[in-house]
Amino acid sequence: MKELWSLVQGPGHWFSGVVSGVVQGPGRWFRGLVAGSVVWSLPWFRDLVAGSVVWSLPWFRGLVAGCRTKLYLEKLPNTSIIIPFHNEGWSSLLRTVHSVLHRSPPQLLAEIILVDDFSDKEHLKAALEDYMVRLPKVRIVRTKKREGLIRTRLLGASVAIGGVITFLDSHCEANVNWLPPLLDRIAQNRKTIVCPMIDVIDHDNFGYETQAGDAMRGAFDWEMYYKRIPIPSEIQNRDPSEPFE
Ligand SMILES: [Mn+2]
Repeated sequence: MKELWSLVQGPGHWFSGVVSGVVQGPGRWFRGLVAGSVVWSLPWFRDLVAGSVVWSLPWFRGLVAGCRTKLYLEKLPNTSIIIPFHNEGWSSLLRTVHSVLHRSPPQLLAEIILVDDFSDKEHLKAALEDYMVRLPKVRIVRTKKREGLIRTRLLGASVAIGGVITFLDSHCEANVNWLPPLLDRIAQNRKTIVCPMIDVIDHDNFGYETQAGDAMRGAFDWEMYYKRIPIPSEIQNRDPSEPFE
């Protein structure tokens, strides 16, 4: 048994002030200037800003009592990270890949598979190949026609070599110690499907917030719309660092 969080917990906290200062500042300024969020809502402009800030979010979860001292199984399965995308922004995609590389214990990361669902943006062609070829654990797989999210994910799963399959969106940032807690539950019971706490990066101003309502259950209503519902009090855990069903 050993603790892993302490290996990687440093920079997140330090940079959080810089990120929110740099990003939230200009956001408000531009909104005032153009009377609305017209400029800010242009994808290239957002991409420009996303590409210009430090890639490191604060670690809210470290403030939850118990998270810093949790122990995980020493022997965990490794995982293939499958990241489907369609016309994703350059910096958002790189942010996802680099944060996974940076914040996953190397022995637990079998590979990262980028699965391109028939993008037509120029930066996702040769430029992406040239960039990713330098990262030994990353490979790119492409669909032959537009397939949609689920078939794109399945294509990635069909070529994965890791013991566990992890699906990520192509515009996220893996936070401190994100992986061991997920793999730990699967190591204890291989039939487990796990989902982390997913906090929110604001798509207008890159502000970082916890999920609304914080810990909630994912559920589908009768029209199969996904929603988040509160955890019933009878199964609520006293320890907020413990997983819940
Ligand atoms: Mn998404």
